[in-house]
Amino acid sequence: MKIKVLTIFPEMLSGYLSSSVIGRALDAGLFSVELIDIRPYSQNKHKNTDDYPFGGGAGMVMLAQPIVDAAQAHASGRERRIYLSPRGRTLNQRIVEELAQEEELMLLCGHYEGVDERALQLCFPEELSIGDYVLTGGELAALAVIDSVARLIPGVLGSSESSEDESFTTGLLEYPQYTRPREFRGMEVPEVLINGNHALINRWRREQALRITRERRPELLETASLTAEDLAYLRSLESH
Ligand code: 4GO
Repeated sequence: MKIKVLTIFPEMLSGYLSSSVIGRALDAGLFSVELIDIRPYSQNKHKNTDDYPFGGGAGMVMLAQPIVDAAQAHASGRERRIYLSPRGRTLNQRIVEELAQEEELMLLCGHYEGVDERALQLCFPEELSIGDYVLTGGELAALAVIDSVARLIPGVLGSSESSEDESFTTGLLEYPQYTRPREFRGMEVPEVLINGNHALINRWRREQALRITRERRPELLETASLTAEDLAYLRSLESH
């Protein structure tokens, strides 16, 4: 997977991308991210990338010209092109899985009041949102897309941090996790996790996931795939 990101603030992404799991995966060549600074593509004598909005109103609008030229200069013709915006489809794990199948992505990060609509019509027909709130720029949203997609690429997560049995893959919220020490501020780690009976541990974790999902996101139980044992456990909770 090759991801190109068009931005006027490449430094907003570089620190995150060179750190931790994503940094190691990029170093290992498991996928690539190319940060493309839009500003050098500006034909304006001051290399401006924005201007006042036609029709008036607050703030500035990003110019179509530098965005379209930057996109065209880096186009392979194969990439899925996405503008990060609160107007887009809301990202979820199903969409992340779909994006992870793509060979190439090109992400556009807007700033200020947004981007001249014509740049979107010409080059970025698809819009994605990471949730119903407004950011000062699309960079944080682009990072959320890159991070969530990258961790599905084989080898990005270590074998001990597999994405298979986690929330949104099982369709349930995650069970509680504990590490050392066994007692912290008078609070003990559940005994079942210490005994080392893996069948019991798996059943306990499954029940905790079911309990937490029922408490916090009961609607997820409608679509999770549940065994007869799961349903029996959920019924046992109804009397409480
Ligand atoms: C994306 C971009 C929110 C999202 C953004 C989101 N805010 N919810 N802000 O994914 C245009 C100018 C969009 C700033 C950008």
